[in-house]
Amino acid sequence: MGTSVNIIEGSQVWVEDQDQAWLDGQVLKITGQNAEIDCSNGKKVTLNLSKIYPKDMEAPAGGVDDMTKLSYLHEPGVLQNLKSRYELNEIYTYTGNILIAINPFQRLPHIYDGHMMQQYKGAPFGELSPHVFAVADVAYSRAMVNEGKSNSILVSGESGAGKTETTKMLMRYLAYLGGRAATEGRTVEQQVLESNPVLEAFGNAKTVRNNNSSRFGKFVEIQFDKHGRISGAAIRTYLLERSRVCQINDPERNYHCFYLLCAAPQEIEKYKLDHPKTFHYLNQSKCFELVGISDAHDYLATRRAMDIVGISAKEQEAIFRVVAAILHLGNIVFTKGKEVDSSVPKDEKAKFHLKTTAELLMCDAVALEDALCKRVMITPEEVIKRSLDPQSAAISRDGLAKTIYSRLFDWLVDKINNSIGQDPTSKCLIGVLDIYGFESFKTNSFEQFCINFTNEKLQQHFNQHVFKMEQEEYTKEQIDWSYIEFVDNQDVLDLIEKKPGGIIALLDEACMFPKSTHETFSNKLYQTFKSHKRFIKPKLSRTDFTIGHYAGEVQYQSDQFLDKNKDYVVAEHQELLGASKCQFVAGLFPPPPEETSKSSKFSSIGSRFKLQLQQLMETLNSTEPHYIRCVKPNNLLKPAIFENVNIMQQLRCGGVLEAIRISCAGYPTRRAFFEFINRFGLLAPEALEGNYDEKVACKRIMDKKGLKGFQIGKTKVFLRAGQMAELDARRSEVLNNAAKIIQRRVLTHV
Ligand code: AOV
Ligand code: MG
Repeated sequence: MGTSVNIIEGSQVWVEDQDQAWLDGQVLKITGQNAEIDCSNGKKVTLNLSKIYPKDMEAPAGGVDDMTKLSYLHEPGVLQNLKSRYELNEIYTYTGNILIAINPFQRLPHIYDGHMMQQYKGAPFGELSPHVFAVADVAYSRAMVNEGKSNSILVSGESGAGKTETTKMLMRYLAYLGGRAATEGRTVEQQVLESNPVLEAFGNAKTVRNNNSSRFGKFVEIQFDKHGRISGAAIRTYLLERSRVCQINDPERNYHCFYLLCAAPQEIEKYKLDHPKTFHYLNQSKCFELVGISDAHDYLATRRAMDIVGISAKEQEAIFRVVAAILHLGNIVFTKGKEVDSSVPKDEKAKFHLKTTAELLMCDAVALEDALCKRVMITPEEVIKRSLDPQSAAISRDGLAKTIYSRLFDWLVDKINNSIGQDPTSKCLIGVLDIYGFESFKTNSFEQFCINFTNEKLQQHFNQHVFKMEQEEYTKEQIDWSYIEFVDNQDVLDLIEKKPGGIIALLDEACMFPKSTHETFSNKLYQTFKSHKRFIKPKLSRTDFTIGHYAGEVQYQSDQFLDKNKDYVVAEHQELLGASKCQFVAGLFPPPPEETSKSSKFSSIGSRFKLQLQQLMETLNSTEPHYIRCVKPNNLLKPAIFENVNIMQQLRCGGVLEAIRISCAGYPTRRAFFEFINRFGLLAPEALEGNYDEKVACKRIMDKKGLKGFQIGKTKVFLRAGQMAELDARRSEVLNNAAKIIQRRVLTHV
């Protein structure tokens, strides 16, 4: 991105630094290709000129609200700009059409209130300070004007970056624009807004990265009628994290709803509840309460939200009864039974929980015990009941808990959709996507694999879009420019989803073959992708595999891939709950469809997710997208701490730097003719004599300085990367010389 020709002794520059990402300093001396730099923090470093970037000495102190206005569009310039804005609590900045939002980790006064909404309503984009409302406003006005073309707003960023909060602000603003006078009891927009607390109670949990982390992806489609009023909505969810129901790490929590229920005094007796620490599914972590949050209060708030979205009192009772049943289910501990390799509830306590679970689910206690501890085997000769050992029984129990919970969640989503209702006549849609960002942890399993697959898909969509927008700008200014290189991540996508032969396909094959283990699966991967550029077999592992994602390499542990990919409900569990006397519970377990062909027999989470993503991408491709990139400024979740290296990493993962790179491959700096002449006219005063033509004058200035490759558009000069810095360097030479001459004159006169 940078060029070194414009760096001279005395130049102010940026140098790369391990701890601070970028340090500013002054060049003391240049020897050959190396420069000695005196950094502002006192460090002295010597670096190759190619590692140094010029610093814009004329950048406004408070930053610019759109990164494309930066004279020097390079990494340190971007970082410095965001930092100086964040210090002033300006958390929003544009990069062209992309909105970057840095989590303030504090409630900033008035930035989302009614007055603000009023101001942004109908204001031309870019006229007011950058804001989520501005993005929603563009989407709304485009959707209204351009009937038939949907708009979507894609919110991304890592866990805790502020995606869900941003999404809620977008939805509130859209409800404000498309709402009716609040006279009727329950309006569609109210229902749309209140779906958030309901889904959060059942789909969010405290993690180490975020106290209110969404453990599912969400695409909300808001439908408008021809008067621009909200007339319906549809919510699609993706991949709820099932394992959390049975397994949590300290200091995280299970899904909020469990704690809400345990904190509700009116329910404790009814459901035989107790403190969360008495339940196995909750006490694997020592974290039970959240600072500043009252679970008892949130329980009531959730019930109220459920009322509004149209979940009846009876249904609510059944929902929380099932939630309580899951807690009791988790406490059914097993021990060895009389027969070999069999199991029974361990003690009186375990029996109590078994009985309570059966009561709450309204099924037979003996049948429940059987479903947990035995499996039916059908051989050609006979049907036999095989016992499970205590360990297998516990796995069976956890499997049941996960199945019930995920079906409960899906039921909620369906119910909300049915109750809000769809408007089949709507031609104006705005979709809002709040989906997990790229993840790379110490251990990465199937969930991370799916999440990162999602991000590869969205990244491809993003790159294509940025690329298209750039070209449109050039066309508008009648500039010809064909891209030489456009880095595409299609190769990673092929590696993952190609059919046949991609990782998901190989995983499905492994799952269908009874003798497979994660070792055989990994070996198959190693063989198949031996020479794939994006696939690496780590040296020190025999079952891990590494994928070179666009945002960096991630090493996956394959040991649970097969189990996590299998998507089936144990027949005994299906039978047990399908026969529940509670209509709600039985409804969660409808009879499975008759097997028609062999292919429908096997369904896998991976393939189903791939299909869901495909549908999402089709939807997105038919919309005009708007991007919001959320950034988490620090891992302490505290206000006013801006961690350079961390933020750079996120800008890289979120494709912001890639967007800038794409832009730099073209003509990253654009200046209106008059602006350009104001700044650089002094380089060629002769070009400005008499009645000059702005266009010609600009060209003359550039020619005189020997610059090549720039373009003159209809209203703007388009500069290649680094050319602005070069012109600035020439400009300061002229100014310095002028100053020296004046100085000399002053001296000779004394
Ligand atoms: P996420 O959705 O991106 O993470 P959230 O939207 O839940 O992150 O934000 C995390 C926390 O940051 C919130 O609970 C707020 O405390 C704070 N926060 C975020 N945005 C704002 C804002 N604009 N103003 C004030 N506080 C904010 V995850 O769902 O974990 O990927 O899975
Ligand atoms: Mg979230």
